[in-house]
Amino acid sequence: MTHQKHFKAYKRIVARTSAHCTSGAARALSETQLSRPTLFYTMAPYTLTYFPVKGRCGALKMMLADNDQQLKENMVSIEEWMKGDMKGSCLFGQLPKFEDGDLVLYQSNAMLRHLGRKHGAYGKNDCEASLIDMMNDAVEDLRLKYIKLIYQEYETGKEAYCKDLPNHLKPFESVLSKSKSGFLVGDQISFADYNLFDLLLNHKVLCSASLDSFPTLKSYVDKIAARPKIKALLECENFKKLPINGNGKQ
Ligand code: 6SG
Repeated sequence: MTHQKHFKAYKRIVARTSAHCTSGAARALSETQLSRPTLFYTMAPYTLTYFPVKGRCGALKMMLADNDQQLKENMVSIEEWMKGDMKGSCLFGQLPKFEDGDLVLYQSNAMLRHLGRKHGAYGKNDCEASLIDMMNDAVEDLRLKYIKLIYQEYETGKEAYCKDLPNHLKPFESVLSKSKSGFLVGDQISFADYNLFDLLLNHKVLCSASLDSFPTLKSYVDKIAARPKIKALLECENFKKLPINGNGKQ
């Protein structure tokens, strides 16, 4: 499917603001806030502006859901984006854009770090933070390979990609097999875990056997997927209906 056609199929959810799937507790809070407008406005939610895909924002949504945080989503259709005005207004000419009050962020990994810092998912000291950065950079390296495959060489490169994938997963398996907590660094989940988890889910779709020779990675994915708020997000219709990528390939 072409970009254009694919995005037409998602017209229903395009160019409107949709509420992020939240846990019961967060929903209850939101209802209270709505009946008390002053409190609502002093507790502005985070806002994400992005295309109607999971793309580079799956991990961010998981971290927010896991921390009972609400997210206001502005979905931008390809038609809207192609007009060019919005591209011109974005610092690097790309989405996602994330707003936390007056703070405006571009770059998905900067968003993960920001939320990691705010929600206790960036280690308990500087050394842990540096190790988390290292692991997240490794996740980014693999994500870039994945994106290149999806958008540039899906038809010709998928087989070789899946064959080579174990070489890229091995370091993560190795780190996790030495971890006492079951997380990449320290004894708590970090933004790098959400990011790796999200990318591993994509790879399970791409190459169904990708985790077969990695028992630790497999149980890591199962364990994170079973965290109640992550589970709720993964089962939420608004989240489920978003395609992984913008060109319909997965
Ligand atoms: C692509 O690459 O969907 N942003 C993308 N594309 C639009 O005009 N380093 C940063 C970060 O981590 C990378 C940002 C990211 O935040 S998202 C962007 O803004 C552009 O450049 C992934 C995605 N791509 C496919 C896609 C379909 C519709 C809009 C984007 C291809 C590009 C524009 C039309 C067709 Fe498209």
